[in-house]
This record gives sequence, structure tokens and C-alpha cells, in this order.
Amino acid sequence: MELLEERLVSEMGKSVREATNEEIYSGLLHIVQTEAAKKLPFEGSKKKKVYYLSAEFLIGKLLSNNLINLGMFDEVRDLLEKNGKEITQIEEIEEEPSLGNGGLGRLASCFLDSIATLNLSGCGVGLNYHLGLFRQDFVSLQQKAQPNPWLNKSGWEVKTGKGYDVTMGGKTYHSTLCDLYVTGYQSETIPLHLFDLDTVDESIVHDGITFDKKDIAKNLTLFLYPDDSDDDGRKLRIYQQYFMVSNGAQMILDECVARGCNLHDLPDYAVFQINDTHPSMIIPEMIRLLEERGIGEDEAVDIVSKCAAYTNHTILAEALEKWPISYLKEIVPQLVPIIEMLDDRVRRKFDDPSVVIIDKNDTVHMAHMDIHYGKSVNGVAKLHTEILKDTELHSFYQIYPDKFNNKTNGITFRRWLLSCDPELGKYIAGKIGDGFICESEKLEDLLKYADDEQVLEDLMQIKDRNKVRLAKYLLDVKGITVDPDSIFDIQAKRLHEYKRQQMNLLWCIHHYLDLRRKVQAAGNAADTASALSGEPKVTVLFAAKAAPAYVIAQDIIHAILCLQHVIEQDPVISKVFRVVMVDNYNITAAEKLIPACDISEQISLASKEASGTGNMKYMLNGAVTLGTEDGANVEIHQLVGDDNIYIFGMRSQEVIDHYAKGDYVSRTYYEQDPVLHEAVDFLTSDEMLGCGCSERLDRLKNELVSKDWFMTFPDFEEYSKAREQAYRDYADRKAWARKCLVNIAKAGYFSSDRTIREYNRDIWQVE
Ligand code: 26V
Repeated sequence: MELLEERLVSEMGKSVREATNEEIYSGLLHIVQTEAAKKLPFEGSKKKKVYYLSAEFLIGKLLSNNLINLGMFDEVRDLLEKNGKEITQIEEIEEEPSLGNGGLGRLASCFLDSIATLNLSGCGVGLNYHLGLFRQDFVSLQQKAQPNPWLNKSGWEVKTGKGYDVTMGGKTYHSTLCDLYVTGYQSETIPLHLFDLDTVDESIVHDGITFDKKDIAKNLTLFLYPDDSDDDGRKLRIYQQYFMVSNGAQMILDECVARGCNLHDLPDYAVFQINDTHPSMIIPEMIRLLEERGIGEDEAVDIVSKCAAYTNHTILAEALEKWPISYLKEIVPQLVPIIEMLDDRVRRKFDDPSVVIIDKNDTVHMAHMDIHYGKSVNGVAKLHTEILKDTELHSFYQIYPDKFNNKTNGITFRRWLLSCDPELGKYIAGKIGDGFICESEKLEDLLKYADDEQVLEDLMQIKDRNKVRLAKYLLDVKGITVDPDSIFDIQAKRLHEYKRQQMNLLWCIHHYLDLRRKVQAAGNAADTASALSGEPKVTVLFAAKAAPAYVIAQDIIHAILCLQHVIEQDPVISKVFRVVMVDNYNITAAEKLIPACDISEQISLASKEASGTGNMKYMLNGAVTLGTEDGANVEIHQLVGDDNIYIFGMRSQEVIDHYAKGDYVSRTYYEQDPVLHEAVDFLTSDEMLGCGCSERLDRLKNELVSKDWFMTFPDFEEYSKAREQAYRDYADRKAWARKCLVNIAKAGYFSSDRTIREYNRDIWQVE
């Protein structure tokens, strides 16, 4: 204790009591950085290393998580308390790094935590986006995208002084490299390498997130996922991707040579995991660099094919990247002959146009390159991998059955339990010991308390306190009032039609109209209170960013905000039902929302959600899933059993068959189901138009009635029934607590430590 206090005081030049929260934050940051750096493994102590290449790393705030992993959290908290300070207040100072978008980026961060925790030799490779993914504000009940200048306020990056030349679009750029330290739990630290360009200029951004997309020297690492609705935006994505992988490839070769590699034996020194197709150009780039260093073409292809491994994260066609060869000729002409050579080899071997790399329209299929020239192809949940094998990538599966494997996603329990819900973490450790932190399947020991009334009540009280904590946060930070004494029903994730926030919205409309009818039937004021007295109190929370160019997604946000507004105006109904959309969903918000959740909405159209990882986080924090048989929900269902989850809707095969036959007609449902009809019509009602924008609301209604590509209507009735059943079940506090307990107990399988052990066993083989 003395030591820590002395160090902090010497960092700050004043006593803890006298210091401001900002000074304490900076002091702790320096101490954590020093401790983390001491745990960096000696470069060269292990031969082979995994390089996790990803356009996104959604790492979240670092202070508390690092304190936990370094084993310093309790000591720091107690020291602060002794001096009249609160660790939660210090946490508020930190700006969350904005280097990711959704599940793919968060998964990459959980994986780094697990790689470090398991003491495996590895690192992350990505880009240092100055303004990150945009920050979401709500203005006039609509999403407004703003720059997110997180970097200016962050002190976590360590400048390395390293950098490489990268030639793109006829110009040579010199990169800079800074590292973020990722601490493992009671173990080593690994670096996340973030490449950047010194000439990037934040001042070129104006009117929200608009900027000159052609000025590469100034814009290259401004934003993650710059708007790709025009050619210049798409080209900028290629610039970013090539910059990331060319730097990564040069660094990999330098490091491997320093460890004793003679290039011929590169597969003994490096494996690169390609996270979705954004880093796919590492394959031709690495071949190019090897050839430049004197390796023959055949051998270079062979070497890279033994180093590269590809993870697929989605079956949505628009996310499987394809680039016109003309763009590549303009930006990376040095790769084009190599890609043509790779395509040529494929064509000579296989007489199947569906597996070529460059198709007849001169479009380059990045995933195809990964599959032919990688040693492994994995999906991210059992169902997803089966769909890849049977449908989306079937031709490839026939050629390379042995390359395909499943790696069901996972989450790090350090951040998603110990850090975000310390009270629950401690409570569980008090009951079954803290072995579950690293041996997650030990959580099953909790099952022996499944009928222990005291434990069940304790769990509910922890949940209640988390709900109060969330309510306070929403009031303090967002100015939103919610009743902690209501069911918290939460859907927080990227906004996409396949995730079907619009179906949740339609149910909310339906419920609101139902309540309104009950109030109206009661007539006078005295009776209205009693008209709703038997109703479950419900707070529906949404949180989601929509891609700036994704119009319908923004329409859905708008409709949710309009409904929120309409209900807020109703003093009677808002006592029992509220809809709240929380702005700027990020890790910090997730860490508040998840521990407070009762019902976890995982309602994607079956077959479309590759895995989901939010579903696992809610489960671990004792929420019950309301979901479809999609992604990892299938595995959650198998683990917890029918009694501890609410499953509804079409199964994936049925959905796939509908798409194959093209026989789904949404209008039929609209015309035949009066409940659905009424809810859909309300989108363009006087109440909604009173606060909303008719162009957006009309477009959304029309989209649903005339297309509904993600089939919300056929699932609506079953969804409503399952949801209402869950609300009724919630009334039995003990029975509900038992469901929560079973969910927690069965979550052990979803630790990212398990996932990383599988990657290492089957693909990486690093020490
Ligand atoms: C999405 C977007 C949306 C914004 C505009 C640009 C852009 C570019 C690429 C993508 C692909 C996102 C892929 C992704 O996040 N997939 C998710 O990966 C998770 C981890 O495996 C998985 O749990 C989710 O089911 C899957 O959707």
C-alpha cells in the first residue's frame, strides 16, 4: 500500500487527497504503463508468433481493465477511498479509444486479452484512426455523425520510433508506429501495433464528418470505415487496407528475421490471422516482399499459403469485399500481376467460375483469395460454419474440406464480468472460488445453488443495484429518466436490418397501442391508474450506430426516437412503459447496460448473424435471452435448455429456402395480420408525423410493406408471444432468478480463452 501511494504521490507531486481526478488519472496511467511494459515478453524468447490483423480493435477504456489484469485494482480502489476519492470518478476521465465498430472489433480485443492471458506469443496489427468511428449525436430525433477526436486526449499510445515506406497510388508514404499495451490477466503483456501517417490533418474535416476523400496524405487514418457510397470512398478503403497490410508484412518479416528466420522457413516463425477480408491484401503483398528478397514465385506462394489463415464473420454478400481491378491498378499496381498470377493458378486447377479470384467483370474477390491461399478458413459459430460449408462457400468446401473449421466466438471474462460487474464477479468468487476467471467452465459449480433461495435473492439484488446504477448513469450523462423498478429489455448492437431492431420497434408500437386502448376503455382519470395496474412495467432500451451511408438504418433510428418522444408525452402510459434510445453506443455504454439487463434481445433473422458476442455477455451477466435460432444463440440454447431461454421464429433452413425460392411476400402478412397492420400503419400516424420526418417514416413503412428483406413480418407473431411470456414469467422473482443463475453457470463455454486455445490448437501452434 505504502509503495503504491508513494509512487502515485511522486508521479503527481502532491498527496492523493489534494490531487484532482485528472491528476490521479494521469498518475495511475503512468504507473500502469510502467508495470505493463515490464511484462512485455523478451522478443526472441519464442520462435513462432501469431499476428492478428484487423481493421478494427474495439478495446474500450483501459485503466480499470489494466488495473484488474495487473492485480492492482483493489489496492488502488482502497487507496483512493481512504483519501475520499472514487475509482468510478477517475474512470470517467478516460476517453474510450474509437478504433472499432462492432462485434468484429470487440472480438479482436477479447482475443488479444486471451492471447496475453494464456502467455501465447502474439500481437495485434491495425491502424490508428485519429477520429475513430464517428461519434453519434441525436439532433431533431435523427442520428448526426460527428468526428470522435479520442486520440488527442489519450495517453496510452507508446511511440516506437519505427516506421516503413509504403508506396500507393504512385506516391511513397512513410508510416509511424505506436503501440498500445494489452495486459493479460496475471500474465504477460502483448502489443497492439497501430500504424499511422504523420501528415494526417484533422482540420480538413468539416460539416460533421465530410472531408476531401482524395487527399490521402491528409485523410488516410482519419476515420475507420469512411463512407464508401462513392468511388473515392471505396478507393480510400483500399488505401487504408493496403497501408495496414504492407506495414504489417514488413514488420512481420523484420521481426522474424531478427528471431532467426531465413524466409524459407517463415511458416515456423509467423502465422497471420486475417480478420474478415479487410487485411486480405497481406497475401499478395507478402508474396511480393518475399520475391523482392529473392524467393522464387512458386516458393513464395507456398510459404504464404502456410502462414495465412482467414476468419469469415458474415454471410451478408455486401460485406464480402470485392474490388474492381481498375481500382487496384490505380492504387496498388505492384499487387496486380501477383493477384493475376494467383487467379491464373486457380483457373488452371479448377473449372468452376464460382471459385475464381478475378471474375468475368474484372472484380477481385478478396475472400476467394484468402480461401485458396490460406491454410484455414473458419466461421465463428457452429451454425455459421455449417452455412458456409453447405451454402455460401459450398464450392470451396468441396475443394478444400480440410481447411474449413469452426471457432465459436468468446468473450473475455475479465472485462465482461470482473470489470463491468465487479459485485457479481466477487459474489460468484465468494460462492465457488475464483478459479472460473481462468478456467471458465468452473462456473458450472454455481448450479449447486440453483434452488438456494438466498443465492437466488442475492443475484436479483445485485441485478437491482446494477439497474439503479444504470438509471443514475443515464440521468447524469444522457439526461434520460428510467425506472429501475421495471423490466430492462435491451437491444444494443450495430444497427442493421438483419438484426431487426425494426421488429423490436414494431412490438413497442403494438404494446403502446394496446396500453392506450386500455386507458381509453377505462374512461375517467380515476380508473386509468387501475386500468394499467396489472401491467408489467417495462423499459425498452435501444443503443445502435448506423453506418452514415445506410439510409434505412437511419430511418429506423428516427422511428425509434419518434416513438420514444410520443410515449414521453403520455404521462399515464410512460409510468409503465418507456422506450429509450441511448446515443453513441460504445464499450463504455455496453459496460453499463449489460449488467443491468433482464432480457437480452438477440432477434436477428435466422442464418444472418454469424455468431453474436453480445448474446454471450448478457448471459454471463445473468440476463435471459429472447432470440432466434441464429449464430451462437443456438449454442446458448443447447447449453441452458428450453426453460432458460425464449426462442422463437423461423429456423435458418426455412429462411434459406425462402431466399432460394424468392417466395416471401411481406404485403400478404401486412394485409392478413391486423395487429401487425396496425403497428406498421402507426409509423406514419399523426402522432409520429407530429414529431418526425415524413420522408423517413414513409420510406421505412414502404420498405417493410413492399420488401421486408429480412422477414420481420413472418416472425412477428411468435416474437410477440415469446416476449409477452417472458414478461409474465418475470413476475415470479424466484423462478426468474433461477433462469439467470443457470445462464451464468452455463456461460463458461463462451470464454475467449477457450476460443483462443482452439485457434492455437488447430491453426496457430504458437507457444
Ligand atoms: C460492417 C460495416 C458496417 C459499417 C460500414 C462498414 C462496415 C464494414 C464491414 C463490416 C463487417 C462487419 C463484420 C462484423 O462485425 N461481423 C460480426 O462479427 C462478430 C464477431 O465474429 C460476430 O459475432 C457477428 O455476428 C458479426 O456480425
